[in-house]
Amino acid sequence: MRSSSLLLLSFLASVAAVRGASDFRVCAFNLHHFGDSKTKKSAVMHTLTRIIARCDVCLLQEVRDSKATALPQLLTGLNSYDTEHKYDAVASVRLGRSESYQEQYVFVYRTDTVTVTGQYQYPDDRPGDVDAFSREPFVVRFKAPKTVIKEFVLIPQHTTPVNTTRELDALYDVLQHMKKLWKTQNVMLLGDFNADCGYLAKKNRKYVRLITDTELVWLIEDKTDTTVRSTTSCTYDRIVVHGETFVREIVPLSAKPFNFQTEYRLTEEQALEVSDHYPVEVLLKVIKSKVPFNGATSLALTGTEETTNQFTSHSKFLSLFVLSHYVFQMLTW
Ligand SMILES: *[C@@H]1O[C@H](CO)[C@@H](O)[C@H](O)[C@H]1NC(C)=O
Ligand SMILES: [Ca+2]
Repeated sequence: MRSSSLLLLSFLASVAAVRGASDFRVCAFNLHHFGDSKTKKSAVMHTLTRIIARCDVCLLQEVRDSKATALPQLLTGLNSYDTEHKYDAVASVRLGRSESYQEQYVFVYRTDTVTVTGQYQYPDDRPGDVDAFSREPFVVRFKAPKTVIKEFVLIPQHTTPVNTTRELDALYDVLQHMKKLWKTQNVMLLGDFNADCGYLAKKNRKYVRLITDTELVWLIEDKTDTTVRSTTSCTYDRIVVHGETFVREIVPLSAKPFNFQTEYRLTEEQALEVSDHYPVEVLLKVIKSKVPFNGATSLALTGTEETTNQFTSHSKFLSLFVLSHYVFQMLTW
């Protein structure tokens, strides 16, 4: 009986693994003053870990880790919580106009699905527009073999509320700069843009090239609430994609905030201890995964990416059905 339970467990684990294998998730999360004091709250750290472990790549903002201890603790926590994957991170230097208030951009990523192929700290010295940013973008290029797009560039930004319009417009210059420097079209801009409510007036939007350029698609719709507080509803956190190719390789309608308060049944107070923002996330299309026990079906796969995925999940379902049949036989044997 004991070995049968083990078998059942491993069967359930394989179901979970097969399901998870079809996603590639990119997230952006403003952690609200993440540093030493937050790491001392174990419930908060547990929730953060669960949230970040959903993502293949997760941009963290408002990392204020002056003692440089919080990020290593977060990574250790992630690696012991989710042993299916290994997590690592690349971080910017501490950024900000004043000595007393600095933040880092951090990209946490799964080393088994993603590799970092480039990083670049934007110098913010553009002639005529020197020092446009308070927290200059720390741009990272990722290679992700299981995605259809294969390689892409992420430009992070946590804008300063009082200068949101200017910084968002200047992000357009960063985009042009990176496209030229790294000879790529496949760029995503993401983060807490403060792009709503009092910080980005409707009348000013026409001056923001990141909004007016038709080559850019804003995936998180206006009127989406990315704030935890029940008294606020603002679309501060955004994911913006550049170029036809990248737009095509995004899973349609997958961009959304992740409401961890309802998902993990927290009170508003408990959720606010974690952050005052929800993470935002989007799925990238993945190439067909290997089909266990069913070579014939995989040989027949010559259709488009979408059809392929449907076929793959269909045959996955079939093989799981066969597997569960065996498990059932062994349990009753
Ligand atoms: C807003 O931008 C101006 C001009 O670059 C700068 O001098 C000022 O310090 C910025 N405000 C904040 C709070 O960073
Ligand atoms: Ca600057």
